[in-house]
Amino acid sequence: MNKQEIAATLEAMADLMELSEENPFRARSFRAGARALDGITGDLGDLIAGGRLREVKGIGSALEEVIADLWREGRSARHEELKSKVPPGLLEMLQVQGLGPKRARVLHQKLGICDLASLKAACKAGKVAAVSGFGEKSQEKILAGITYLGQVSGRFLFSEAREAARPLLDAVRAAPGVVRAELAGSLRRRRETVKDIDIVVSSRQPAAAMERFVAAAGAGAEVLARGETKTSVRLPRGIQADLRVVADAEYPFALLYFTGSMEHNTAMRGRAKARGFKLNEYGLFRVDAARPSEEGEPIPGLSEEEIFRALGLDPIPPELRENLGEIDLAEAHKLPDLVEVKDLRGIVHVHSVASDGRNTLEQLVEAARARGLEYLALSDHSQSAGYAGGLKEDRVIQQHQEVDRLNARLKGFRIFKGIESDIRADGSLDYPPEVLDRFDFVIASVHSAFSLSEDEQTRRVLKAMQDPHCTILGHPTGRLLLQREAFPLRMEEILRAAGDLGVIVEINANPLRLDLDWRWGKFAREAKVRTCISPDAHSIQDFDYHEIGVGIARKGGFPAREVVNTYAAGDFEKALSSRRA
Ligand code: DGT
Ligand code: CA
Ligand code: ZN
Repeated sequence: MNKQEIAATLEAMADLMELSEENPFRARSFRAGARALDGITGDLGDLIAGGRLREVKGIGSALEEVIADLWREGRSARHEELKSKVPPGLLEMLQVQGLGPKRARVLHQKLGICDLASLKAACKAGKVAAVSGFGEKSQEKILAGITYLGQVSGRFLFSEAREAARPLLDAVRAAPGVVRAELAGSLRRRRETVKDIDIVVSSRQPAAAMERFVAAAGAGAEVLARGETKTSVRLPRGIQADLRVVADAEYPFALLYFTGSMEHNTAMRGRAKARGFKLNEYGLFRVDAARPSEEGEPIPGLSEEEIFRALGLDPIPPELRENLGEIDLAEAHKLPDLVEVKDLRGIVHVHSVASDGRNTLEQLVEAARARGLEYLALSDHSQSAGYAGGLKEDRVIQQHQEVDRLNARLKGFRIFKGIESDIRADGSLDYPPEVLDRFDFVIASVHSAFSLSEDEQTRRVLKAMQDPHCTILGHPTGRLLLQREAFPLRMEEILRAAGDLGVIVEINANPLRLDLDWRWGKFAREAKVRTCISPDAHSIQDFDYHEIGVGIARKGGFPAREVVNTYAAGDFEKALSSRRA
């Protein structure tokens, strides 16, 4: 297991301890251990080999043993023992939003509930509301949580799926006889969640590619199907991966087809037909009008781009292939010139140790410079965010002194003073105006009162945006993919207001958020809304989210000029200050 997987396993073990009424102190120590692991920047393998893991704060000798087992063997006897004590359905119940191990245990004891199905039935029968500490409202919430789970189950975060896909793709590319290989499907289209991993490869030795693919999936994987042209495996973390092997002449057609989306494919096929062609995963064929039922002549040697051109289209980037108007744009030569990773010049929405980040400002700056960036827009949490070490006024002043000192020293790099201000329940920002004046920019975000009605929530966010201090609207819907639904919000009103007021709407690039949703991209751009791609970084590792955010911005159709952190520092500063001026 790698570090993240071990941390997740420790959390799962803590859940199991709480479900099985072990000493609560022990569960807490496992959670602390998971957090401590997260904070380790060095090589975990070295620490383990050197017996120095217990020197890390939060990791004792018991934990050290478990971590070492997970690292070396991918399993731990302690974990197995815990699992054997708890009905598996009980663990599944924890996926329901707002249902933690303690409350799940109460329901188990009081009502004998031991899985999602019995939980749902008990909610419907009104039994959960009757348990002390629950009530009608909790029961409703649990039921909504179960419904949501049903909709998202079997899907995975883009980031997780891609991480799982990488070693498979690398192994296939290195197989003898392979000519080309690429990720396809929803991963290539950069959907925020995906059902499975699709890989297309062309090879002169299909069997060798299959072989390497299965080997790379590892001993813990299950081989679901193994055929001449397709092999499917289920990876240990549950995600399925499909490999399709074709001859190199068919490769562009197979890649186009398996990239999809299905709706895009159908539209492309229809277009081909209307122009006297037949398009499928094997080729593009010219149909003889006199003999339309026959296969026709394949057009040789086309690349994926040339298939689009042959159908009278500009090449459509995979991110846009959702049949949401991209084919018309491609025909009219009006596809947007999509933003790219190399366009980004600054990093926005960064938390430091001053609130809940893990790195100091100096470390953050160093990491940003190492990536060739020219500025960093710092935004720790505001004072109400007690849960995240939000800054009181005196600490704001202190931080600004530190920024001034650093800025005086830095050459060719600039730190912008910002804050991620909670939007309070009444829609006000989280400091008095004279403190807000001190910042170069303010990201206004909702972190509380998610259960307001759509009307109330919309008015609340609009009010925050109307404050001239509000520069950027942060993660507009508060969603956590596969975990927590977006809060209700009339997004059209919000985006129209953002366009009118000149409020930047962020694309939060944290893989759990990816919020603004790309589906609003077209509407936002038409409303003259500019965006910024922000990693919402809590450590320098999170800077990697930039690339994921760029994928979402591309899906939303954003060109670089509508993404403010592609601007040079001077123009970025103008974009931040234009509202107040
Ligand atoms: P996912 O896996 O749900 O995240 O989304 P996709 O798009 O990766 O869907 P998947 O894996 O079922 O299929 C991959 C691509 O293969 C899909 O985007 C389009 C193509 N495809 C699959 N089945 C069909 C089909 O019945 N008709 C057409 N036209 N294309 C299909
Ligand atoms: Ca797929
Ligand atoms: Zn936030």
